[in-house]
Amino acid sequence: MRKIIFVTGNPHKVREAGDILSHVGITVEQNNCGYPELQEDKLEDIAKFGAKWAADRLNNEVMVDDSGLFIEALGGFPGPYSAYVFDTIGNARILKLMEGETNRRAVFKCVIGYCRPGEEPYLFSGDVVGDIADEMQGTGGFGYDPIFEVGGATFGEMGEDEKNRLSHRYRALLRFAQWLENLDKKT
Ligand code: ITT
Repeated sequence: MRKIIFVTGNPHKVREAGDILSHVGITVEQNNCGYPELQEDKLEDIAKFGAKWAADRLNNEVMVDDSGLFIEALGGFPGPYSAYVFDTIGNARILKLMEGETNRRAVFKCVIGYCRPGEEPYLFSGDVVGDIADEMQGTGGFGYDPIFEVGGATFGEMGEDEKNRLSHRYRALLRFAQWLENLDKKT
């Protein structure tokens, strides 16, 4: 089993990543050293900076995860500002902004940043297209899960297993795991 330090303050992400990566022989250990989150327009830039900062700070290989919900009718809002928007206005007010809106299309995106000390970071992204629900549904998951719907059910209504088989995080982590596997074969 390979163990990777996952730098994040969000225990739900650790749980999901641990579950997803356990199938490919990787365990994750949370470190909450709190890398500075740049207010950038791109998740990639935030993950890149965070991964490098944390790898150098901890002097260890690390991964970080920057995720965002991009709502088409709102011009991609809240996107890279998803954490701030969730903490300030939250799901109920987002649904209010979407009232009467027929275009419910949204994309959840996850960017995994991986870095070794003194090296440049690598990025792996995954996204899933869905819809903003008319109302909050389901008690599972976290964050935007009760309002993000894929195939008729919100992430909040799905069991963990189902979400972890199709989520943005699953897709990004799969790319990361495949890359690691190829790397191990070469060395
Ligand atoms: P770290 O930066 O410490 O990893 P965070 O929760 O601040 O944790 P993000 O900036 O990546 O992480 O998250 C943006 C927001 O999106 C935040 O409010 C999360 O709760 C939420 N979020 C991230 N992944 C999610 C998922 O799979 N389902 C629902 N909400 C999610």
